[in-house]
Amino acid sequence: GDGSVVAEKKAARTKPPRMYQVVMLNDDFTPMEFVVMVLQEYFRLDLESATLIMLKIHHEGRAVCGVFSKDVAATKVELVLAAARRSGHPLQCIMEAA
Ligand code: NFA
Repeated sequence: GDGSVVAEKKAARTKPPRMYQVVMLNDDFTPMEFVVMVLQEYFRLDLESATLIMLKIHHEGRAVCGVFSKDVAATKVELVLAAARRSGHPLQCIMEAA
């Protein structure tokens, strides 16, 4: 049936994927409004959440923007770095095993 032995054995040996934090770093040059826009655009955050995370980065040097599977985290980092470079800002973004 649906709870078959085969399905249960597959579930038992399927370990959850390692997760990765995408961390954004402070700098002295990237405009606050650009950081908020990037957080809204690429991390699907609303204006209030994006603003709080931007301020945390500004005051503490870094903050976690989200936690994702390896490939999704790597894509977020690439998209953020590409957007920053296009706009001429030095904004940096890294991924770290969670
Ligand atoms: N520190 C930047 C400024 O004062 C703002 C900033 C926030 C940059 C978060 C990067 C990340 N313009």
